[in-house]
This record gives sequence, C-alpha cells and structure tokens, in this order.
Amino acid sequence: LRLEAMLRRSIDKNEIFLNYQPQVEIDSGRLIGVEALVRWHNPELGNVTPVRFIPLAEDTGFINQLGKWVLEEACRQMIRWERAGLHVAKIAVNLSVKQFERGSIVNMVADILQETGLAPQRLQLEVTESVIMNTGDALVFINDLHSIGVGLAIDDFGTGYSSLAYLKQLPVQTLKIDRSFIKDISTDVNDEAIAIAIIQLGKSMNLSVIAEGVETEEQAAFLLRHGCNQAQGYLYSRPELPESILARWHAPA
Ligand code: G
Ligand code: G
Ligand code: MN
Ligand code: NA
Repeated sequence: LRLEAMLRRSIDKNEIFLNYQPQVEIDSGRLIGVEALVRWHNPELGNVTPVRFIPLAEDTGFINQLGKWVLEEACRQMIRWERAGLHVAKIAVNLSVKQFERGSIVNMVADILQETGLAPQRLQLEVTESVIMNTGDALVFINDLHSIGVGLAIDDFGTGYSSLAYLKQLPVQTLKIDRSFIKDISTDVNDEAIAIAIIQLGKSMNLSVIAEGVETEEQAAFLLRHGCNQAQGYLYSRPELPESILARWHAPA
C-alpha cells in the first residue's frame, strides 16, 4: 500500500524517466530506432524495476497516467534529438492491456502526436499477443491506431498464444522475436526452429522481424544467416539515457 502511494506521487516528484534501447540493422550496425523503457528512481527505495511497478500501476489504474507520461516524454525526446542533430527514424513504446481497456487510447495518441509534432509513422506501439487476444475491442483500437498512421509491433512474439488467422487481420508491421528464443539459439534446436519459423512467417506475411535480447556475435550471425537483419540487445547497447544515445549515435557534420 505504501509502495502504491509512492508510485502515485512518482510522476509529480520527477522520479520517473525513460531509458532508450537502440535497435540496429545487423549487417551495417546502423541505428534504425529505439525502444523507450520506463524507469523509477525513488530516493528511499532506490531503483524499482518495471517488472514490479508496471503490474502495480496496472492494478491500481495508475497505468493510464503513467502510460500517457511515457508516450509524451518519448515523443518529446524524438524532437529534442532532432534539434540536437540526431535523427532517430522511429521510437517504440510499450502499451499495457489496461490502456486499451480505457477506450480513449486513440485520442490520447493522436493528441500527443499533434502536441509534439512527431510524425505518426515514427511512432511504433508495442503490444503483446495476450493484449491482443484478451482485449475485446483490441481489433477496433488497433485499426483506429493504424488509421492515424502509427505503427504496431507485436512484442515478445511466440510466447503468448496468437492465432495466425487473427494476425492476418491485424494492421501490424513488426514481429519482435522474444528474447527467450534468442538466448540459446545456436545450441537449442527447438529455439532455433522457433526463431527460423518466426522469421519465415514474417517474410511470408510481409512483416518486418526484429530479434530481442541479442547478446552475442554468434546470435547476430545466426539471425543474419536466416534472413533477420534487425536486432536489439546488450550486444549493441543496454537501455541508456537520452544523452548517451546522442553521444553515441550523433555523427558530427
Ligand atoms: O526494461 P526492462 O528494462 O526491465 O523492462 C521490463 C518490462 O517492463 C518489459 O516487459 C517491458 O516491456 C516493460 N516496460 C518497460 N517500459 C514500459 C512502459 O513504458 N510501459 C509498459 N506497459 N511496459 C513497460
Ligand atoms: O518485454 P520487453 O521486450 O518490452 O522488454 C524488454 C526487456 O528486455 C527490458 O527489460 C530490457 O532491459 C531487456 N533487455 C534488452 N536487451 C536485453 C538483452 O540483450 N539481454 C537481456 N537479458 N535482457 C535484455
Ligand atoms: Mn517491448
Ligand atoms: Na520482449
């Protein structure tokens, strides 16, 4: 209960901030986007992991405020980088199932894009399979989001249960291969088979596929060999503060 009270005050007390994890093209090393990941630092508690506070925010309804703050901050950061001379093609932002239950998600996203001036095509919303399958109106919301021009990615792909027939109906552009399949990709034949199947599925459905949790050159080489040229993971970068992203990826003129 105390944690909940502290979480509720976290935004106003400037304890919430975002880290950004680069997404890269494997063969060229080029930056293709970043994923925004929320962080909470409380003076008393120290760093609290999102694995802990996101579920709490969902259970208490605070996720609506938090989700809005995250989206606004992520879009504003894209404009700040742009002004500082760094063009990041796209930003991925995670959405929670509770944000869909609200109904007003599309208006919120449209307002934030308008307010910040970020082109809708540069925003990619990440939802998990379970969000899609367990939300009654998910298809409606997702179509609405698509109609205002934002991109959609399915996060942790392969870990939930998504019907392929359903996937076909969705205006989704990207599948993110869950990092649990990448971890033992070159030693576990099942993980290898799953990763290859997802890459093939993406190809045949004309979706882009990005691998998460890439930590070794061996994993990257495997992905490239099987036709996946996009990755995110510690091999390239941990989630970083915006200044670090700028310092690393900004090419001086
Ligand atoms: O960031 P890691 O850095 O520890 O993230 C842990 C989990 O928290 C992941 O499953 C990630 O998707 C989730 N997460 C991180 N940031 C956000 C956010 O802004 N919104 C939601 N809903 N989930 C997030
Ligand atoms: O669930 P989602 O995919 O949105 O969250 C991404 C999570 O994966 C975050 O917790 C992030 O910090 C973590 N992550 C990103 N890259 C790596 C990696 O290379 N290895 C591991 N173990 N975790 C990673
Ligand atoms: Mn994600
Ligand atoms: Na994931």
